[in-house]
Amino acid sequence: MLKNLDQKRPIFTTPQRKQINDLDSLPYYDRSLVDYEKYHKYIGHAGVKYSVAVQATRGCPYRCFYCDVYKTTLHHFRRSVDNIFEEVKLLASLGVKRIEFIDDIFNVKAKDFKEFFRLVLKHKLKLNFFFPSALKGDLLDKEGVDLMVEAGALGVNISLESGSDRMQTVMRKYLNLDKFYENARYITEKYPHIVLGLNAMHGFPTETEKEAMMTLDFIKSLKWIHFPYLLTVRVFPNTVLEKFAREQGISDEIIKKSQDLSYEDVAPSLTFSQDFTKAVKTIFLKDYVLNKERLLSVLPYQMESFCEDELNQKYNSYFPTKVKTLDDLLKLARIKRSELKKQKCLNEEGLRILNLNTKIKQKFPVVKKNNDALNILFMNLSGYFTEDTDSQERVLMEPPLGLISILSYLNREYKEKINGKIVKSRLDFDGYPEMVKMIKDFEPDIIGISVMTFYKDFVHRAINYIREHGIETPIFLGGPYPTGDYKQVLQDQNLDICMLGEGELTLTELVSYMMNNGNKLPSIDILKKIPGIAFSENNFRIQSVSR
Ligand code: B12
Ligand code: SF4
Repeated sequence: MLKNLDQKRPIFTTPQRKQINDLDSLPYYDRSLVDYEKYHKYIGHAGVKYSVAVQATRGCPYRCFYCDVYKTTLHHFRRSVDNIFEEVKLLASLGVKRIEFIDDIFNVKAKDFKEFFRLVLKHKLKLNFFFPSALKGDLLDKEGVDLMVEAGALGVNISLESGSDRMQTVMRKYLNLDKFYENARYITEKYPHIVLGLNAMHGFPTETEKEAMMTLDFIKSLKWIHFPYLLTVRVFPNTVLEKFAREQGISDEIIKKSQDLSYEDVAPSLTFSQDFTKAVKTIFLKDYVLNKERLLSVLPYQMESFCEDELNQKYNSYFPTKVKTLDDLLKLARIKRSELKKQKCLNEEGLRILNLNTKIKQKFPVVKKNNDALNILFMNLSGYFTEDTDSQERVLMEPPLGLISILSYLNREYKEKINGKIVKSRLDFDGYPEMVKMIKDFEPDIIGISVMTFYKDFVHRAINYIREHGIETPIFLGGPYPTGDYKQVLQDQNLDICMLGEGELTLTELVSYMMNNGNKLPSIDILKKIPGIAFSENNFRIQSVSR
């Protein structure tokens, strides 16, 4: 859907902006900026409802060759344990019972990891914790695991990716597989109620069939993982993996295909024959996932901790095409409910947070805005419209923390001078006409869009629709997609500026220039002074202000 792809428009990139290193200096995320009660009808990133996401760290010290997190946040910085704890305590005071940490690796520093849980225990907070992005399995130890479980950890993911030491080196993950195994086994045996998820990948360039089977055997040796994932390797643009795949002779066509698929799609792998991939996935599914002994063991624990609607949504997202509900899963595995140690799931009433939005508004009071405040509409387009879903996309509804962070920051800096609104596709507007109506009603001076690479075609389609409906508001694109691929993104003449990496400081600076220019874009000369952005000098909306 990129317009004028072959024109190769010249792109101007300003110097990289320095990453924010003092994370304690950022304001707490203003939770009143989104409607949490609306989000809580769905499961979020942690696969549960009624949870609230917290970010304790930014960036990852590791450099796995398939991952592009380092492009947004090159360095790994952490908030102080006290700062994280105070935010968690504040959320607990609102009635929140489930906290999910969205950090790439929450346990990079074992001392902080343990210190946090000690504080939770000391203050007797009754919370459950989830680590959906995965803890680093070989950095855990028994003391850390015991502490996190005692403090309320319930959903723990760990990432294996491959059970082969050679592949660990090739992909630069360098997991200590023995230590990883020891910890995973400790959790499964001592704490079977912990909903352990394990991520593994299939089809790395140069991976041999023997190595793929090693990964499968590694998973099979753990009794039992609640949510094992064996996903097909995907290549993000401009990653080390992309270069490596090309060097190994993998065609651009296959690489491109992998980019457009969700991890869960049964995609042809980069490396193996379709027959081999199918055989591996079938063994994984039959021998492990649908293994009756496993399901009879893990399901009662899951039913004890989650309500039926959560498990329905969770299993629907785990098997996007085949299974809509827990009962469908039981049918598929030929299990009768009566065979389970527990027949009923947790009662949802106990999970609901009463009057959450009202309580949030009391803690985060809304500031009245000036009539001439700069209107900024933030749209998170990481989620297809119902009518647009064209893959086995998992429907997870997570408030866009990146946009919440930016608007919390702008509000602190500009107070009544800035009027921001955050909306998410599918949740706040579920179709193109509704999107255009919402934009026209809000009359923004800027539209700021956040998007992941997976949704790139969708975002270009949406922006094209916006322009076709006569909206000429400047559009800024931020998040992993433009950060990783801005040269390609800017071939689309419909959008104006890519904001690279963290957005708080860059947008605050750009907005200050706009406020001094009657809420209009500043001139090209000024834009060129703002670190962390890219744009095309041929862009007519940018040119028109410089004339
Ligand atoms: C929470 C999360 C999700 C949530 C949704 C998040 C949302 N609301 O959009 C859910 C669970 C739905 C999700 C889904 C997926 N995710 Co995800 N997810 C994350 C996670 C863990 C945290 C995101 C976050 O809140 N970060 C914290 C905030 C503060 O950072 P941020 O979002 O990057 O925002 C900052 C900057 O990017 C920038 N910025 C962002 N937007 C904008 C906009 C403007 C205008 C400006 C100026 C700046 C700006 O400023 C922000 C503040 O500094 C990240 C990992 C990570 N480290 O970020 C992965 C991550 C974003 N996900 C990723 C992926 C691949 C996926 C999936 C595609 C995986 C899959 N299953 O196939 C799926 C989507 C498809 C699907 N539904 O199946 C990748 C994206 C890589 C890429 N190049 O796109 C990441 C980076 C993980 C990784 N290690 O690879 N994800
Ligand atoms: S995959 Fe995870 S551990 Fe590896 S670099 Fe990315 S965030 Fe870090």
